[in-house]
Amino acid sequence: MHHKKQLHIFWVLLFFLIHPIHTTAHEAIHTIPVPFTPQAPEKNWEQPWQDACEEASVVMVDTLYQNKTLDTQEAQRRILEIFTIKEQYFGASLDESVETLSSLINLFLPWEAQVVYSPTLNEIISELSQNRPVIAPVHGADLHNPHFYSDSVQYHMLVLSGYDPNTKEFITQEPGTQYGLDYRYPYDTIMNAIVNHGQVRGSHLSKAVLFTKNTIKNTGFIDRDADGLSKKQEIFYRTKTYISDTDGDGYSDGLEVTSGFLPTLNEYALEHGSLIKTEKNPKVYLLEKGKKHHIVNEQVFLVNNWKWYNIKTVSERYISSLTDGASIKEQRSH
Ligand SMILES: [Ca+2]
Ligand SMILES: [Ca+2]
Repeated sequence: MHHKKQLHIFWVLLFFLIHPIHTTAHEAIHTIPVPFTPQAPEKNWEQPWQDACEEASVVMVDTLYQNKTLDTQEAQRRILEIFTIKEQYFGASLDESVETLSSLINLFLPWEAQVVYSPTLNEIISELSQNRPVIAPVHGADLHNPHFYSDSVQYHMLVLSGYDPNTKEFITQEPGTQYGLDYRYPYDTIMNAIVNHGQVRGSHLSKAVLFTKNTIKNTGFIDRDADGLSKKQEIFYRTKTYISDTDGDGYSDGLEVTSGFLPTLNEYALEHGSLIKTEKNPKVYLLEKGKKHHIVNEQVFLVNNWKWYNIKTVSERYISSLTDGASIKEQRSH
């Protein structure tokens, strides 16, 4: 046995003598898992999708920072949501400056952005290496992307989501084509194409990008929709930062929270026959003609063919405002 083992070690050593370990300096590729969507999720390149590159770029970074995923429908919904915010607070326009986009992000989204003028390659790489995607406005035609619907695209925007030091390429999420997932562009191509679309239309005098950060440290206090809830509180209560009355019941988000109602559900509009409970109390009730009827146990719940997923969570304030009706103790006749 002993000899066999020595012989084995001999062969292993011989192997390494014959096949020296490769020491070529392959540098690590760095990628950030930014979810991708084309700016036209359903491949319809009519307006507004033709001009949705900046909305798509913002949505992709937002989805990363919110730890969510994007499918066609969700991407479409989110892109339109950014359009809505833009139109409501910044006026209708199809192409936005980086300054406007930065404001939009800082006022309304659960992360932060900063405009960086004349960024260097190293500064951008450093951001990416710390898992912070960079949103880059570019002169579209300078990218020479064969998949673009037009080779004379001026205003364009994309997300830089990684880099490959071996090939000197950026890895990007390129919303301008359905083939934009992990799309590679040489460093030089991107650095040359970056522009500052700027407040002044057509002025390409300087370059500017948006650095991003998954924090609300500097913007969490903002209450742009003036509903009494800060961005930080709106994230907590899952209300919309750009709509003062998220559930549309006539009461502002802030008023509902301070008075103990749910700002995300119009509770007094719940339908006859709704199943309701509060977050902290396991008791489930059936709502009928403005009265709440306690369903006494699981057996009764199941025998009536009710479904757990249909139970709506309501506020303590609302449920205690309801008169008690007779408890439900058995299968009900129809
Ligand atoms: Ca607010
Ligand atoms: Ca409300």
